[in-house]
Amino acid sequence: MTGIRTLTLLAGTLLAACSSADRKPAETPKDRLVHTLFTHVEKGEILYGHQDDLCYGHAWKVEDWESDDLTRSDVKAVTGRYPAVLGVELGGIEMGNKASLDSVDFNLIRKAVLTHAERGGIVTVSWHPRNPLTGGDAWDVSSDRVVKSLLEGGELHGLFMDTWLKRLGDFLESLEGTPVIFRPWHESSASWFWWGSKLCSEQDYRELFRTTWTYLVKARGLTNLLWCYSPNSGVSAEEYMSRYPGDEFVDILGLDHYEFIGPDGLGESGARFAQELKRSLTFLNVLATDHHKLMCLSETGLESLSDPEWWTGVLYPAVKDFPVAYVLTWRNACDKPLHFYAPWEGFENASDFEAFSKLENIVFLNN
Ligand code: BMA
Repeated sequence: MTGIRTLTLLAGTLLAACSSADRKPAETPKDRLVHTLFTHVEKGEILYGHQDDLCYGHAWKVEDWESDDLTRSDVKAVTGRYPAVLGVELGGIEMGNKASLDSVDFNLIRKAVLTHAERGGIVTVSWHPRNPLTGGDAWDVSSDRVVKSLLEGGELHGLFMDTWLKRLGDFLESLEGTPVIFRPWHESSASWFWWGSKLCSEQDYRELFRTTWTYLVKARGLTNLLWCYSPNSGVSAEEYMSRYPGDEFVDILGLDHYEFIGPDGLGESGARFAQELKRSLTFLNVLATDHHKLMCLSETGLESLSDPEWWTGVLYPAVKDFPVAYVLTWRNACDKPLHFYAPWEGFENASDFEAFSKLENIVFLNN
């Protein structure tokens, strides 16, 4: 299809640029991952990802991160293979906490990132930082002054730069150059996080994103970050771009989009999910081509997977014709029996996920 062809040309150009003797850009971990992702897209492949996969799963978790070799995975238990993309979450790192907001030790998170990368996988990092002004969590939207307070001239600018971003930078630096897709300030088109659309102006949002980028890339010199901008679904192309930080600060255009079952039942909600996804991916494809960016479905899923054919019947048909680098389904909480987005060992509707994992253009890890 046209989008894939355009990206193919782009990947070709990128390759040519890299091999050209006179241009020889210094190849960074980020450049290598961009290249890998474009190569998959060029082949029409979509990588499958799962949040927190190696750290815990449905009714289990890694107890001792030092001795555990991180071989357990709900996805592997069902399909025989690890997901190609591992998502990890850094909420709490800004506070200097030992464990994330989902109670995962940051040492375990680091080990999971390094282990997954050694196995040939790709990593993406999300961050749900606490609300620095109110002391609440990322979902505390009681003040619309939080973003402003972090920017230059704001009363919390010093704390943001010298403590929060520093701690975040220390962790990202400790990944030993492993490239990761970093996805801060996500779902900004909605208003359930303190950086959401009703909580700050477009200009202040862009400044927040750029300040984060400038600190990590320029001040800390990190060359292992790919930057993903990922508003929530339900917006027009114009609304999607209204808070776009700019081409210099973004490598991947992401989208977070979930299925929610309404009163009209499964069939209808699946159809609604797919229709909205295709509408969004259609404009995302145009934007990605125009801005020379990758695109991905940065978060998705149907909680509890009550549709037995969600993978091949709903998700796959909706994404298969788009140059989506990866789709990432959300976490399988170890302590909330109904909060899971991938099947687990013993889950009775796992066969459709297995069928999805065997589709020719869907990529899981082979080792
Ligand atoms: C949400 C839920 C929460 C979790 C948060 C950050 O979607 O899964 O339980 O704390 O993501 O991972």
